[in-house]
Amino acid sequence: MVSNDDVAAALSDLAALTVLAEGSPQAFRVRAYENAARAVAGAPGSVADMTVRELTALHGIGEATAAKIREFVETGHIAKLDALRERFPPAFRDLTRVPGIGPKTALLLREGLGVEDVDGLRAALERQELRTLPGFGAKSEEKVARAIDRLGLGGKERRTPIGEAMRLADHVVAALAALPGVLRAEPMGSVRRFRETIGDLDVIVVADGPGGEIMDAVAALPLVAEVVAQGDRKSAVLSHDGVQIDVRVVAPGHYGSAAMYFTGSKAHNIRLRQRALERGWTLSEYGLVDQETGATIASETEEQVYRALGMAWVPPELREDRGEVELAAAGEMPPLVAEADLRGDLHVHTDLSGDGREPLEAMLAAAAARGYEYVAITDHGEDLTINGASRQQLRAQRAQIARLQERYPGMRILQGCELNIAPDGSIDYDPEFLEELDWGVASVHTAFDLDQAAQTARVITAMENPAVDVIGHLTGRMLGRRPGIDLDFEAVFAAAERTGTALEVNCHLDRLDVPADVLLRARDRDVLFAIDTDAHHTTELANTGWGVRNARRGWVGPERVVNTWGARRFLDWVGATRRR
Ligand code: DGT
Ligand code: CA
Ligand code: CA
Ligand code: ZN
Repeated sequence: MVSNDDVAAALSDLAALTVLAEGSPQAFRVRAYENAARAVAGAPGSVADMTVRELTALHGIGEATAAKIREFVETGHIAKLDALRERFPPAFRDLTRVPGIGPKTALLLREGLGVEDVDGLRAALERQELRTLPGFGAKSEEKVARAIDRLGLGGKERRTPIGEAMRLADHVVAALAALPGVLRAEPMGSVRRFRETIGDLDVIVVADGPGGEIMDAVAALPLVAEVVAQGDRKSAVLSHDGVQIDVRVVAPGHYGSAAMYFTGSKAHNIRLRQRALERGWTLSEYGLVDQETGATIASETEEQVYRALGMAWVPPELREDRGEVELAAAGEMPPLVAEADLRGDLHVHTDLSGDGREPLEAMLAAAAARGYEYVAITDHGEDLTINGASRQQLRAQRAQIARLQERYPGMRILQGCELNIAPDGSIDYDPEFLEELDWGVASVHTAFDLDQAAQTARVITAMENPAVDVIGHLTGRMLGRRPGIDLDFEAVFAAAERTGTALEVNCHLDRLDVPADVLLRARDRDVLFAIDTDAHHTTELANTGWGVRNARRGWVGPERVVNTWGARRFLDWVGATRRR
């Protein structure tokens, strides 16, 4: 049975591959497939049961695409998609992850230099061949080489950004959970620990009895491009994007120990096995077992296994052997921020921003529906020329907010602005105008290549500006696509402590910025954070979970997150920092 998810995934893939075939993401056909994928994902019933006519009645699906959907439902294939997949294998598609290499350039690399993957590109760089292509020179050669190194895009060490991995994990888990005989399916490994890139996707399937039939069904899933290895309890398959998926079937009675084993990390598991051995037990995916009697001491839930080992349950984001084992054993696990702690969102766009998608009323209604006690509307400032709001527009918005405030007595609406940090650290507007605002997010959107001293001075200058309350997406990175700016983080932390400026933890899955490893370095400092969605659409207000999990990976507790504070405390703090 083909699910809506399967159809949507095939259409998304068709869109992504058509970008390559047509050399442009703006191509008409690309838009058509993207719209159709969205329509299918949001369709009220199963599209597999719909005729071409019923399909075209859905908004966003045309005649030609409807025919392709029928072809997929009836045969499990779309001939055009198969042909494109053959023409552009995953390794070739990886080329377009390199900053500066779009679909046109990738095709040029293939035609001009025979480059088929990132390793081939690296070899061509070493031979200094890129400069022979139109539009390339020694400088751009150097830039591409640096990007490949910093993004870790090389062949064997190829890792998938968490955003893509999460979308795949959701799809895989839903498909597996729907198979006959499956009680539940869950992502494990680095995805469950929420690493920002993943090597392969590990999934456990909970089922009674042998898994042979389940594994046959796994091999036949539409999302599976190739079976690497198949057994009764353990299989490895490849997705169409070339991501390996390891599937294990486990019995319900072993769920806890299996989840612990496959969640890892290896380093965390090694420490747990040592603790087991010290007690005369062994720990494996099948449970905690007494070496002498062979009796199982714990295996059904993670809590039981940890408890038997004399430990509190350890949140998956922390399972990296960075001190969590000792703390859990001593009963001293520090509190970690949780989604339910958040009482407001302090980085929200409306359609006043060029890239915002919905009006103020809609964004506020959605924020209120989440039960927020406060929200900051932060459209782009005037310096972002394609995107920003003029002074008049912001003043008009201010009046509109004052009117709407009456509608939401329980939610304080702040008028803020996302200010743009220029290379010299200056921001939009002038000090008098900025004083009219209630809240200031300042972020870097340009000049990503300055050296460390310049970037650090730039950000610190912005922090020292009294109109700036929080620095938005600190490094400006886009996971798997653009490395972050080069910063002296110790100096940034010191400035954050000194000025009281908070650092944003941006919830967008492609950003997760401040990165978790940087948060970790601020673990024992008095740096304040704000976990914000940077929503450009009402649905994005629900992205808080990603930012929270990233913050947890960085050991951030609720006390250091300003938007977990009650309205009174938060507003007092804002008042005090803006007066400094
Ligand atoms: P990745 O895939 O590189 O992003 O990282 P993980 O952590 O998902 O690693 P992976 O896929 O190799 O294995 C998943 C988990 O399974 C891992 O975190 C711990 C467990 N595991 C796998 N192989 C071994 C092994 O040989 N020894 C031990 N102790 N644990 C293993
Ligand atoms: Ca893995
Ligand atoms: Ca694995
Ligand atoms: Zn923003």
